[in-house]
Amino acid sequence: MSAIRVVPTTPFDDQKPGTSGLRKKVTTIRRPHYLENFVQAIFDAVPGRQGATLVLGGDGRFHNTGAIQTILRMAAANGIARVLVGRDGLLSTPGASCVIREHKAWGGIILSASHNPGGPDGDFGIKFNPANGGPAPERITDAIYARTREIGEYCILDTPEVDLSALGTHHVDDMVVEVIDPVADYAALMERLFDFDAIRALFRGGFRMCFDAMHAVTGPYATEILERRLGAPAGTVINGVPLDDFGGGHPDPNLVHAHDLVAALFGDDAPDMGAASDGDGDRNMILGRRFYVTPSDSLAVLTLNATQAPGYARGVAGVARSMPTSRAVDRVAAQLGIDCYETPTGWKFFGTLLDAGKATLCGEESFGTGSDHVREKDGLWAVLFWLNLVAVTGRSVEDLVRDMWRQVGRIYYTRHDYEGIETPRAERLMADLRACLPDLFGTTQGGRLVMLADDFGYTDPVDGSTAGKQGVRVLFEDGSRIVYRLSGTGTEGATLRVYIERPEDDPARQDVDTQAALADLIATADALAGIQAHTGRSGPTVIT
Ligand code: VG1
Ligand code: CO
Repeated sequence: MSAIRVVPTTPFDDQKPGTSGLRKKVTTIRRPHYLENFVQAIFDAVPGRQGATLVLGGDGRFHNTGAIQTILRMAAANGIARVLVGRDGLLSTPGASCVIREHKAWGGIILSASHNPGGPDGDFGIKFNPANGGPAPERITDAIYARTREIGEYCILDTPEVDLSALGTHHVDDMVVEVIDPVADYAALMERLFDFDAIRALFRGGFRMCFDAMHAVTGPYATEILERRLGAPAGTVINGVPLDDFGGGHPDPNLVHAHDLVAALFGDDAPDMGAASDGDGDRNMILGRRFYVTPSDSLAVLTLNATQAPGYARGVAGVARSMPTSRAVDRVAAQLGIDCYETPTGWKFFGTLLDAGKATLCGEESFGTGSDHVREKDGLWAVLFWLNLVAVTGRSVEDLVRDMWRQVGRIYYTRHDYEGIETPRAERLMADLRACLPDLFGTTQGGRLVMLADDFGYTDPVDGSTAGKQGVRVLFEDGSRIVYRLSGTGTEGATLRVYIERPEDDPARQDVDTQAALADLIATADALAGIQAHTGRSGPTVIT
């Protein structure tokens, strides 16, 4: 038994978790005691760690394995009995959620800053997921934060590094460390949910797809499942080797950052389907041949056709979407006669609905889709769901979307991000906007009558917890909507997100370019919030 070293420390004042865990620059995380303080705060704030099982892994970004070695020494010093860690320190976010649930762990620590760039000057992140496998709800993140504010010491051992490169069992003092195959449990779960025989037949028949893993964590998952188990030709997965700086890219699956994939799908001899995932594997983008599926539409299509997949053959109990996500799925839910819940941004707000069986499928406009199979959004799951639908219906990706539009109408949707704004400017913009909300109702803005203007507040229908100031929304009489909120995942300055949508029920007008279809609303969004005036920017940095 090595001696536990009790290290005196002082609090950092910036360890408040955001939309999805604590996200900081690598340089911040590597400051002496910074990581240790936060991890000790998790151990202190969440009851039940003594003798328990912890799941540990990350998206492979720079400092992943270094942080894992530190956390292993701290876990042993804090009475954890067993740690399941992915080989090479890798576990996707949905993969970790799956392992936590399958092995009835106390919780998991996932090291990821998701789609944010990595490398020595990039970002790092720490997320804690309790026993249900989902992101810690606010009552837990608040307790962790409170603990970081008063912490005075942490416990660690001075044990040697654990070899993470091969499967097997190790010991850190009395604690057992099992290096597990990060893909095994997850792939088995996918086989239970989807019709692998039908998808295999689809690929045998010459269906071609391109999956861009963006040099992030889904590479090994996608290669195993798509190429080995489903028989897709070698080369279907591109950028499949995880790199600690994601090859210098921005592992964000959208039309801007997944450029290799977009070039393939919009070029000559394009494959039938394209998909991409983000740094930690919880996001997805779906493309048909020369066709982009918005994440909001993806959720609506999966809901409409869910019973075609074996795992959802019994039907969908209900659906949930984050507030800024388009209301396409609301229309599908109404048609199916099921409940549709509207939650604040961030997957943590879906947890209670999933645990209570009120929602089966959930989604966010930010390329996040998932279900009650785990408690995180799940990129590869969404891709397999689409493949399953294409395989059993014989329809293309584009046909499936157009069929949904035919049934419930199309909602034109876009998100404009203004990144790296000076924080005071962004806060002023939001404050001014909030101040004018009471006067907006009943006025006409850009030719549209305002029916509701508020700051979204949420009361969880299961546990009654509340969350306020979750985004300013302006709803118009014709069903159009503009939403404004500040990002809670950035590490530098502020990012303003503006979400703009308009329903179009006339099939003859459902084929217009999205930015053109929304041009007047985009202008209204700028005028209402004074975006140009406040930010000094003439346009957004990223459009999705
Ligand atoms: C963003 C998205 C949000 C998502 C979150 C985490 O948050 O808008 O929908 O849940 O990222 O996703 P924000 O606060 O920056 O808008 V991930 O893939 O980073 O875990
Ligand atoms: Co992510």
